[in-house]
Formats: sequence, C-alpha cells, structure tokens
Amino acid sequence: MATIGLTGGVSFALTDEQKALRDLAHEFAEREIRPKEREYDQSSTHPADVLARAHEVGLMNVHIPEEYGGAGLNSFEGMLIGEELSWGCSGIGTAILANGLGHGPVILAGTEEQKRDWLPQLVEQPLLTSFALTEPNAGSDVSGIETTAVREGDDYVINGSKMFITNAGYASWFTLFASTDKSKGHRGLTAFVVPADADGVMVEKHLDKMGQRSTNTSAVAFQDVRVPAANRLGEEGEGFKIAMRTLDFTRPGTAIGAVGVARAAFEHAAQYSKERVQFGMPIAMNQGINFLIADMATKIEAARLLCWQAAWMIDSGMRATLQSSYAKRFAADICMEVTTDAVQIFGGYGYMKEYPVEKLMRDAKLFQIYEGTSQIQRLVIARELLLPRE
Ligand code: COS
Repeated sequence: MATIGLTGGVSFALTDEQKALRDLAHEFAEREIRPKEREYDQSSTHPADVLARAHEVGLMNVHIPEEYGGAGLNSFEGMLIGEELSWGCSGIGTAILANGLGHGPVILAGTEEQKRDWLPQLVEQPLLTSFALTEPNAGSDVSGIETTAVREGDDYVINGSKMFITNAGYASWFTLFASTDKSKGHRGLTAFVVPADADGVMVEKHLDKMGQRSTNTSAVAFQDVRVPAANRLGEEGEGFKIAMRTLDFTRPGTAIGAVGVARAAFEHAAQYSKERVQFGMPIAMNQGINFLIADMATKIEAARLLCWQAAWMIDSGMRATLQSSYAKRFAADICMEVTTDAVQIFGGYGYMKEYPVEKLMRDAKLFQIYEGTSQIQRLVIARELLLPRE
C-alpha cells in the first residue's frame, strides 16, 4: 500500500559527486580561464590552449554517452559545469560549451553507426564541431533556410552560406541544415554531418564581435560540397525537428552560462559596494545601492532555478520546450539587467575597460541573441501555453 509522505520531494541539495564536479569546473575557471579572459577578449583570440586543457580534465563534450567513450553526463550535471565556466569567462565558456550544440544532433538523431563514426573522436582529441543552422537571410526564421542539398546517386551536393557559426574556423565537422525540397518549407529541411575539410567548404574571416570575443564566429560558404548519403542525420525532411529538439536540450545549457556571467557581475559589484566610500560611508549603506544588490541576487537565484528545472525535466525524459524557453529568456534578460546594474554600481569606473564589469555587460548581450533571441523564446512560450502540442 502506498504511504503518503514516503515519495520524497524535490531537492536542491547537491550530492557529493555533483559538488565535486562543480568544484572541478570552478577551479578550472579560476586557474585556467580567469587569468586569460582579459587578454583573449582584447585580442579576440580563439582559446585553443584553454580548450585543450578543458578536454584534458574532462570538461569538454561531457554529454557524449559512455558507450561512445564519453562521460555521459546528464543535463543537470552540465548545468553545474556551464555556470562555472561562464563565471570564468563566457567567451571562453561558449567556445567550450557550443560543441554540445555542434554534435548534439548526432547524439539525438544519429544511427548507431553514425554515433560510432562521429562521437568517439571528440573524446579522444580536443576536436570542435559547429552547428550550421543560421544563414544571412534565415536567423530566427529557420524555415527560411536557403542552403540546398541535392541528391546525386549515393551523395548529396550542398550549396549555400551559413552565418554567425560558433567555432567555425576551428571545427572538424559541421552539423548542417539544408533544404532537400524547397516546396515543403520546414518539412523539406534535412540535417547532415559535413567534414570541414570537404572540398568546397570555405570558412570566411572571423567576425569582430562586441562581446564573448574569445569565441570564434565566422560565416561559412558551401560550394558544391559533396557528402555521402551516409552523413544524413534522420530522414529527408526531419531536419527542422532535429534542430528544434537539439535547441530544447541546449538552451538551458546556454541559459546557465548567463547565470554564471550575472553571478560574476554580482560578486564584483557587491564587493565594490562595500569598499567604495562616498559621503563618509561605503556606498552599500545606501538603500539605492543595496536594493539593487538584493534584486540582482534574487534574479540570479530565480534564473538558476529555471535552468535547473528545465534540466531536471530533460533528465526525467519529459519534453521541456516550454521550460527551456522560460530558462533561456529569463536568464538572458536578467544577465543583461544584472551586468548593467553592476556597471551602474561601479559608476564611472564601471564604464572603463580596466574594470571587469564592462566586459561582462558586453558579454551579456549575446545571451539575448544567440540560440534564439529573447523575442523568439517569448514566441515559443506563448505558443506552448496557448496552442499546446501533443
Ligand atoms: N520539438 C519538436 N518539434 C517541434 C519543436 C520542438 N521544440 N518546435 C516546433 N516543432 C515542430 C512543430 O510541431 C511543427 O511540426 P509539424 O511540421 O508536424 O506541424 C514544426 O516543427 C514547425 O513548427 P512551428 O510551426 O512552430 O515553426 P515556425 O516556423 O513557426 O518556427 C521557431 C518556430 C520560431 C520556434 C523556430 O524557427 C526557432 O526556434 N527559431 C529560432 C532559431 C534559433 O534559435 N536560432 C539560433 C541558432 S543556434 S545559435
């Protein structure tokens, strides 16, 4: 007979293993990322050395299942790592974490053979992969993808251009989305694995960004690129749903990066408010400042809980489209607010490059844009609430 009260409840307490994982990521951020964040931001340098170290200590490509040599960490464990790496520097953090987006479609939709072909190599070496979805004319509107893949015998021939592709200049392969049947709109999109060294793949110059400058971002042109049909993920026409399911999984992982950046800004601002003396007392004594600090901390906690909830749903096997968008929308927006308030607390000093919060405010902006803008997240949320799918 079931006994009321013995079913357990939701717990926010971390296990010893989870704490150890978070500590490992935190120490890595402190020792390997923070000392380089400023220099790499200024020079917009791809952090190859940090990525190699992250791979060495097991902080890269952490969701690759154990049967393909990976650590097989779940979404929640990814949260613990992602927050710390982005607390260190979200430019470097994104360079590490965006790999999950690159090879996520293979984990989600690949055949056994495709997984064996493409995943173990990422565990053996610090190789990068890129998610080639966005195009110059198809950003938020994925169904507007213009890149084509035409079947020729046992191959597909791909033509088109991709835009704002994270890690493109250093990727060993791309998961690319192309139209195999224009007349079908989103139902004509198909996903492919495209090796970066295939003839006709041309990575254009690294784009000069406002923030997260140590992540490489480039446009990529695909000109008569021939890939075997064996590189197609899923069936023709399944690409749109593969992309959406991948984003359902990765958006909380991006959102927790925003939490890490907001937390870093909060820590700097709280510390500064206790040290900065004006009118004969620390500025933290002013309600105008300490209420800001209180609101910053509350927003960070709330955003983290939304990320953890989305991760918990994913790990429980539930569809988390709504909760992923709640987390991404809220964490990105509060990250922008918190970093802006941190600059405000630092006053004139906060506006100077010499102080850390200036970079954090620039870095924050990208969270409201990539992996679906905050407006797209609201669109998803509204549709999920008002027109729920089965
Ligand atoms: N999981 C599974 N299926 C999904 C899904 C999801 N999360 N979201 C949508 N679908 C399905 C729908 O059920 C629908 O299925 P049918 O073809 O069977 O009817 C189909 O996909 C089309 O969905 P929808 O009508 O919602 O598509 P829209 O063209 O209106 O676009 C948005 C939906 C706007 C949500 C999508 O284009 C999007 O996420 N855009 C942002 C892209 C993005 O994040 N870019 C950043 C790139 S990575 S840095």
